[in-house]
Amino acid sequence: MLKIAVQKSGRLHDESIGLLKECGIRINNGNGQLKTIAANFPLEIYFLRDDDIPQYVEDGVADLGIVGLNILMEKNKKAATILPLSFGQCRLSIAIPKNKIFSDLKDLEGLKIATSYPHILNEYLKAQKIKAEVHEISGSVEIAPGIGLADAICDLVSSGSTLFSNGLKEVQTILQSEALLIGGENLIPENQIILDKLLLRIKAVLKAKNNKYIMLNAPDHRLKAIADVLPGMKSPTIVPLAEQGWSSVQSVVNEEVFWDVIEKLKALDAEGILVIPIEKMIL
Ligand code: PRT
Ligand code: ZN
Repeated sequence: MLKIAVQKSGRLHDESIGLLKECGIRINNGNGQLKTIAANFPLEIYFLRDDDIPQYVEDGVADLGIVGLNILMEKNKKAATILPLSFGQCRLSIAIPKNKIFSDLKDLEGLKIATSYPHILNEYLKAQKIKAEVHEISGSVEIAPGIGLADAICDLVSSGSTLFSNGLKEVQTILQSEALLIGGENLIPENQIILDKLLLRIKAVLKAKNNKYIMLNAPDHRLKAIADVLPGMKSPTIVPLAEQGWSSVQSVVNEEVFWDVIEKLKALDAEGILVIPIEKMIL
């Protein structure tokens, strides 16, 4: 039985459980329980505070965990990234009161910086050769400058609205973070086999999210050019239509280039373009 630790409640909880469910793993996570066993996969799930997850993984109490890169780096435990999971994106940034001048990192010299990430911040300042005082606080970091506790803060940012509403401006990003699947050392062979199965499923789910299935009709004389725009998994599927001189083309397109591809297809006389979400993608 493989054991995985996920956040009990908070920003990563829903997507962590959602990902496992999309992998076809049935989990009953009601009743505020601390652990549960999946109904149809050899996986035990622990529900913990995200801060505690790297330690559980280092100790081998959990084989795997889902945490942000920010937590993995801050806790600095013996746990390694297995796979980035494409959710929980945010950045760890230094911010100062918006009326203060900032031209480069040297302006942080001698300042008192409040943060819940003292380890990452100290390492960063050391690498940049900046001498500043790091003041650790555990929550509501954004109010520290306003109440005279610090000159600057180093905290997680996503939309930036928390900084804005506290009269702060972001001056330096020190880490880009997202949720990660992490693991410890020395999985027993039986659990390695389960992990390989789980990884196949997670990769199929993530890949499907980044791709769309596309169907369109095109005049036959355009098929070569359209096939060049739509490489697909191997090559596009092309099927003749009942109407002479026309074919249906089907392929898979990556989200990142999606609108570019659509514009090119329109320019190549494609018609009736249908875009369909993909549930799983196994390569
Ligand atoms: O109880 P537990 O310890 O498990 O949870 P927690 O309160 O420590 O963490 P939680 O649930 O707030 O966040 C869990 C993880 O989500 C973090 O470790 C990050 O990896 C990730 N994440 C993504 C974020 C954010 N986005 C985020 N915006 N974590 C926190 N924030 C906070 C930030 O601290 C600040 O207060 O949101 C505010 C800023 O948001 P914006 O949108 O106003 O910029
Ligand atoms: Zn936490």
